Parts: sequence; C-alpha cells; structure tokens
Amino acid sequence: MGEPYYVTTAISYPNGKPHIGHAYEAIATDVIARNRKAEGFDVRFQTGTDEHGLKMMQKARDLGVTPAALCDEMSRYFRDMCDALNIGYDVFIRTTEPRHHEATQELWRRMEANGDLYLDRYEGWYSIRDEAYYDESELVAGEGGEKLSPQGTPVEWTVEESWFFRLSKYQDKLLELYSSGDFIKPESRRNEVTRFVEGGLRDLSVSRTSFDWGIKVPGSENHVMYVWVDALTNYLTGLGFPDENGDYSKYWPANLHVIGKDIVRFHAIYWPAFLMSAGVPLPRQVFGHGFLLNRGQKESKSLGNVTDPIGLAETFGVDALRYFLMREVAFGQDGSYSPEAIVTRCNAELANSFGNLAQRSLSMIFKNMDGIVKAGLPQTEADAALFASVREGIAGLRKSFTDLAFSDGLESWMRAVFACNQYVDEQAPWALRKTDPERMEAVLMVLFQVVRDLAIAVRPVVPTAIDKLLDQMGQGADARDYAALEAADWFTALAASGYKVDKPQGVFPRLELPEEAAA
Ligand code: ME8
Repeated sequence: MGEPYYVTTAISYPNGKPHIGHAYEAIATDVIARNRKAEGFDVRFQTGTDEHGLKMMQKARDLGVTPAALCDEMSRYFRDMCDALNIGYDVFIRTTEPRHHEATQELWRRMEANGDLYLDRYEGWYSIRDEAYYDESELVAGEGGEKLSPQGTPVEWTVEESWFFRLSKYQDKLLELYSSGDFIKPESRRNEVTRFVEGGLRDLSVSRTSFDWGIKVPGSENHVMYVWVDALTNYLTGLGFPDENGDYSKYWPANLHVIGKDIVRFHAIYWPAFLMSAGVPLPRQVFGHGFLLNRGQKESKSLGNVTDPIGLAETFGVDALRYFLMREVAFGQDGSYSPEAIVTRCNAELANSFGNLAQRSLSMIFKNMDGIVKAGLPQTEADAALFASVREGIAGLRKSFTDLAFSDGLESWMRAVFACNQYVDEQAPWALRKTDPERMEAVLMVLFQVVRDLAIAVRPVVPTAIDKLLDQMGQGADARDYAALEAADWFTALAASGYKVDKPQGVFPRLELPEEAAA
C-alpha cells in the first residue's frame, strides 16, 4: 500500500434533502479520492451528516417526530445520494453515533485541560440557520430594515450562560499557520481569512443551555456543545479517535478537508485552534470550493428552482453529470449549470470526441482485423508524435489534478483527444484498408494504445463508463491505476495472450435535452 491520504467532505445538515451543492462537493471529493488512489496512495475518504443543533430540533418539533427519528430518515437520503452518484466513501459518519459523542467529549476534555475553556455569560446576535453568533458590525439590513446575518439569515438577540473557548489566544499561531504553507486554498480564501484574523479574534461561545439536542459537556451536563465543536470533530471520530492506534495513527492528520466557501471560517480558524489547544496535529489543507448556481441563480424553495441531483443523474447519466461538474466549473470558483450546458459539454467532449474516438477505433479493429491485437508493427513519425501528444496531455491532467485544478486537467486531456481525432482523419485508416492494409493495422494499433491510456487517465472522473470501455479492451480490473500507464510491456503481453476485440458497445451516448427543459 502507498502513502496514506485522508480526504473528507463537509458533513451535511440533513434538515432537507440533498441539493446540487451537496452533490457537487461529494463528486469533487470522490474524484480526488479516486485520483489519489490511481496515483498509488492508500486513500481514506469520509463523508456524513451533521445531525445536532437547534435547526434539527426545531424541524423535528414542526413535524411532530423525535429528532432521532428525523435524523435517521434524513441521513438516509444523503447515503442514497452517494450511492446514486457513485461516491466511493470509506466511512459515512453520523454525529449522533455514540462513538462520535465519545470522541468529541475527549477533544473537549483536552481543550479544558489546556486551560482554554471557561464559563461565562453570552449575549449576542444568533442565527439559528447558520448556527452562529455574529457581531453587530457584521449584520446587514433586510428589505424591511430587519437585522440579518452576513449570509442573509434572520438573527435573534440571545443571552445565555455559556462555556467559552479562548480563541483570542490563538490569533498569532493561526496567522503563522496561514503564512507558512498551503493550509487554506485557494489563495483568495486564504487572503480573506487572514484579513479576518488580523482584525482580531474574540473568544468563542462553545456551549448552549437553551436546548439539549447535542453532545453533553463533560461535567456540565445542562450544557450541550456548540454544534461546530461537535461537527468538526467528525473528522477525528471516523478514524477511531481517541484511540490513537489503528486508523488514526495511519491517516491523521488529514491531507485535505473539502468544503464550500461559506464554511471556510469554521474550518480555517476554529478547527485548527481547537486542535492546537487539544494538542492534536493539524490537517494539512482546507480547500474552499465555490457555489453552484442554477442558471446563475442560487437555488431556493421560494424561487422553485431546486434541483434534485439524483434526478439530474437519472436524466443525463452519473458519469456525464460528474464530467460536466468537474470540467465546467473552475474548482474554487462559483459555477453555473443548466440542462443545456450539460448536454452541450458532454456531447462535444465525451460523446463526439472521446467516445467517438474509442468507438471508431475498436469498431475498425473488430471489422478489419477480426478484432486481433497485434504488437510490434512498424511505426512512423506521425505515430511517435501522437504518442508524445497523448503522454503530454495525460501528464497535464495528472499535474493539474494533483493541484486540484480539474477543469484545466480535463482540458489538457481533451487536447490529447483532439490530437487523436486529428490523427485518425490524417491517417484515414478506412482508405488504407485498400491501399496499404499493413499500415492500416499499425494505425489501428496505435489508436488502441492511446485510447487505453486516455481512458485510464480520465477514469477517476467517469469511472463507470471507463470500466465498461476497459472491459472491452482486455484490461484487467487490477491494472487501471496510473501505474498501468507506465507498464512497458502491457501491449505486447495483451497481443501475446491472443486477445480479440469483440463488437464494441459505445460507452458515452449522445445526450438529448429532455422536452421540459427544451420548452
Ligand atoms: O455547512 N454549491 O452543512 P450544509 C456548492 N453541516 N456547495 C454548497 C452549496 C452550493 N450551492 N450549498 C452548500 C454545513 N454547499 C455543515 C458542515 S462540516 C464539519 C459541517 C456546501 O449541509 C457547503 O459549503 O449546509 C458545505 O461544504 C456542504 O455543502 C454542506 O453544507
């Protein structure tokens, strides 16, 4: 097994069904996990649901059910979404699990032992929706002049006895963390957080007495912990913390927390401060991705434009949705989607360019060579040039994916696909069939090899379709990682095995715009 690599998504609030933002984050993180696996890492991938807090309690009360029953029901939708989108997580964590209570209480005890927790009174503007207190200066005015949080959610003046965390003590250490290395990405978010922390940090209220749907504060049982202390600790719980043997010793500190831009503050300020206080090593990176908009607009129940991501995957196919999101949106920035954009992008790149290249190549081998794979045919300069272009395109993809620049990586891959299609047009194997059948065979064998390499390269993004394609190319299920790209003798070995290509089945169908979307 390779070097450990631990990656997480945020854990979702299951107070509604999963939306496209949840799907986007899960897909992006799954692509990262599959890419790291392909690169030879020993990957651990965790996702889950964040089930405590006032919001869940109120929702359960409105529905006349217990919070626990509501959480069971709602968390299921998030697991189902992961299944529907081919999200290959290793651990799905729920914060209502007993092991999570234990882990969080242990983290609390360690922060307390370090002298960072004290009891006081809290007054301030609290947003239930954001589960956060805001400073007067941060509030904005609503349309009717009412006070709203910076996220536009209602706030209420709240007074309660509370435990406090000495966040102010960590200001310098946090600034040092941001300035050295890559803790916060992308750069724009690092700058935002740095400016915020430079403005001064106040101690943080970390317990509530006004409700009880949460994790009890050890030794202070009328308090439940602030939901963010609870939620952030999930990243440790899933590794067995506080047991520091086993998975924890292998995978902590996490390599990457993938989260959306609205919760960067919690992950880049509170989380490292809690960990510093508890004497736990810090994760290496927090990446704040952008928001996904529906035709440029935020989805909301009142606009009636909320999209069910599972429905999108059913309409266009899981792989097409995954490809679209990774290709269309520059990771880190906001992006927009629409049925037209999905159809246009996927037809141009997956169906017409790569899908067609693969299908044409395998069909010609099947028809004109009885499907036989032949090694050792003479090569021309054009062949060598194509191999070089494909190598370069794949190297570009790998480099960009390592930097989490997925759209750039796929663009580099597409350039190699275009080079292949241009090669097919120039070599015109259908014409060679009559004039120079030997050369035709050589051309088709070049195509077989480059299609295989391009397929392996893009597999983390569109795993199902690529596996179907590689199955038709005699590629072993255990030889689809990037190490296979460097295997020198795979092609001669395949030819020597007597492998024959069967009548190929296309794996990237052309998409149609559904009628209701076209109307
Ligand atoms: O914030 N586009 O949960 P959540 C892209 N429980 N990403 C989006 C998005 C959109 N339109 N809307 C939300 C929480 N997200 C907490 C996290 S982690 C210890 C606790 C992202 O269900 C959002 O930024 O509101 C977050 O990363 C994730 O979806 C879950 O959001």
